[in-house]
Amino acid sequence: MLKVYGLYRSRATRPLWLLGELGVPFAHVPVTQAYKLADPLAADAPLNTLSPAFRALSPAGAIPVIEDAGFVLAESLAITLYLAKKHGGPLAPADPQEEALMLQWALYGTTAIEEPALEISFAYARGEAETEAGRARIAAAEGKLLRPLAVLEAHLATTGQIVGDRFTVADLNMAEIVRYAQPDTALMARFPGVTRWLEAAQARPAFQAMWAARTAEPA
Ligand SMILES: N[C@@H](CCC(=O)N[C@@H](CS)C(=O)NCC(=O)O)C(=O)O
Repeated sequence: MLKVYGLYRSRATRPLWLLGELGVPFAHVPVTQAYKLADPLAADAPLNTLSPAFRALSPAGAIPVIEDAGFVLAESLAITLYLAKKHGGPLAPADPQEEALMLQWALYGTTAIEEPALEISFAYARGEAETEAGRARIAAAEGKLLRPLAVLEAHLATTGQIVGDRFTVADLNMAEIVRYAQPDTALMARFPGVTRWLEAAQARPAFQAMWAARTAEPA
């Protein structure tokens, strides 16, 4: 059976959400991030990103990773694109052009949006939005996001989706990247089309199921 390595409280949300959309059964192996543990190499440490058994699968030491009948794949966005293409259906690319566009938007999301959006996510999670230094960090991240979110806003004004006129793995990938900026309601309010599209993606039953499992996981 397909195995997904990585806690729900990580970028493993991406394949975990997608597998819910596809209805594909899988075994979940809850590998945790080493930085969350006092001594990740201790004999009694839970399986983590520094555990030798996990490093044998993932030399980069990062989650998520999947193992599909002996095929091992890392990088969350490569995993979702692989799984969507393998299992087909409306979430998958319909032709090589759609596949290329899905790759284009995945790369744009990860290079132009993910890092500053994560800055915002961490700042809010750590309660730094209340401090002057935190507000300065958030403002700097907002500055980096204005242009790519405007690109996304203009793009979504065409069909309302990232690729084609239906919900696909490209929407799922981008939604999981933009989610990191969501706590910044003032920023999101400047992009009503992006906000509507993100909320529609997050209203899907498979997202809701993934989110419930994530919320149930210890922080
Ligand atoms: N670009 C990679 C990033 C993977 C990544 O950095 N994962 C984090 C958790 S979300 C991780 O495993 N960090 C390892 C650690 O902190 O020990 C992907 O999208 O899969």
